[in-house]
Amino acid sequence: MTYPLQDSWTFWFFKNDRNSDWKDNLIELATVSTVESFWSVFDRLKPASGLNQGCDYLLFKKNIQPMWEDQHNRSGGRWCLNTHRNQRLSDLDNYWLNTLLSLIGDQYGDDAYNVNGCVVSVRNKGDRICLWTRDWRNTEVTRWIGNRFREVADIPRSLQLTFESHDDQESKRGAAAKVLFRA
Ligand code: M7G
Repeated sequence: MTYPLQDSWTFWFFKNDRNSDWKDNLIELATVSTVESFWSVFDRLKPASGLNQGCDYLLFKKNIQPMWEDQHNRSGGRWCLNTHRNQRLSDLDNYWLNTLLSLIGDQYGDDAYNVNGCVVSVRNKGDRICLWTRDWRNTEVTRWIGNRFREVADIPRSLQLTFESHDDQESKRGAAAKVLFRA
């Protein structure tokens, strides 16, 4: 028995190679369209907590490139959960799996069209899981997605979620982007 997913999703890996352009470090891994193929890819990947510093896993809708430049991301932004380094072994993999399952399991109802993908980033300064949305200018929808993200990824209230636009991030390059919303 195969269970088709509502959308097809592509797994990507970002390798941290400072000698290459950011885009050239993005590696497309596999596209999944059924529950079974999701697990067969997920099970073959090492856990996010085992990634080298500076690397990411990404899961995006099949037709969306996981970068600001894709037209589906142009007006978008990201809801971010920042975790402390000492949560890497205890919590990161759980939040990441919950986030992945919320996407492939179509947990954003009528606003699923507004959710483009998600990224887990392993960083020295603290790890991060972000949910990328399509258009942040509908503030009601953006806030709803943030609250829903907390709910479906089972993120406790003690951890804040912050939202920033890709535009702002792109123009600030390295400096902290403005927090537009909190959840
Ligand atoms: P990050 O990985 O979001 O943050 O972006 P962190 O590594 O500081 O935790 C780091 C840098 O990667 C950015 O400042 C950009 O130079 C580059 N970068 C990140 N993203 C998501 C993009 C993107 O979508 N397009 C391009 N061209 N560069 C990006």
